[in-house]
Amino acid sequence: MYNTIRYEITDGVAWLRLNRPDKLNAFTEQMNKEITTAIKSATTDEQVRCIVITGEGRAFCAGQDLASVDEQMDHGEVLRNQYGPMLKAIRQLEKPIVAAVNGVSAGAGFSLALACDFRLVSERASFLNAFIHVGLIPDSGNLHVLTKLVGQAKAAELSILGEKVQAAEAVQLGLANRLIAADEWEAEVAAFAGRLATMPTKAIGLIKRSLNAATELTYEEFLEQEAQGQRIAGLTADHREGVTAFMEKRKPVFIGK
Ligand code: T3D
Repeated sequence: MYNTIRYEITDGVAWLRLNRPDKLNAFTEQMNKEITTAIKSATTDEQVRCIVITGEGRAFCAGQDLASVDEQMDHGEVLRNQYGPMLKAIRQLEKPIVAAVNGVSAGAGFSLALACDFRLVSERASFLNAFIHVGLIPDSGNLHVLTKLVGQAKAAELSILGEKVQAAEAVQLGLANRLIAADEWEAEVAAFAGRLATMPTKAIGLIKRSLNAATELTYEEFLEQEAQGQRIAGLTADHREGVTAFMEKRKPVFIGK
């Protein structure tokens, strides 16, 4: 079904592996579409309670496949029609999504990692706002997230100078959540995703709504948004289970509903 990605579900975790290793997993139109389809499938699939995006081979993703760029290309339309649907599917996903950044993440590949809720980085990972090196501006939602994570000054530096950030610095900057040693990579990513897949999925989705709303609404509007979210969370089986388990002094077993 998929040619440019691999998509597998194991123990509640959907693994989406970008699969053009010879081209450092650079995006093609087909890859954008396949990622969008896979994310939408994970959205509606009740057995999926966490999604991990990672890259096959030595890279995470090198951004747009530059071999497919030509003078006739309307970059605005490419963003609206190819990248926009993919990024919206990720941002609107009410389940946790992790970028397991196994190697270089450049251009729109960096943006893809930024669109996820968590960035786990291997010792081989790096981030590069490569756009400036090909005379473009950061796109695919890049600066919307990057400025919030690292501040305006650092985002300007990374975007205008286009210097590569290595894994350890990415964690220091708040760009990545955790640095994982190469020999523990697979196991640690699986453990992190597995943990998320046993948490109260509905509440995680509602937290994501609040996180997105936090920077967009006034304080008063936010209080109302929060009340609506908490009402929904308060009606879930996982909320009941959490309270019951606490009262019974045992570990809760969440079902994601
Ligand atoms: O219309 C629009 O606006 C669409 C949206 C665009 C958003 C963007 O993403 S623009 C930015 C596009 N990406 C880049 O400019 C990054 C280009 N790549 C690089 O700068 C470097 O490859 C890396 C820093 C990512 C990695 O460097 P290195 O030295 O580890 O690897 P390499 O030797 O440069 O690359 C290995 C192979 O992958 C090589 O192919 P070959 O010679 O072995 O056959 C290279 O050409 C290929 N490759 C790497 N990146 C791309 C690519 N092929 C096509 N497109 C790429 N982006």
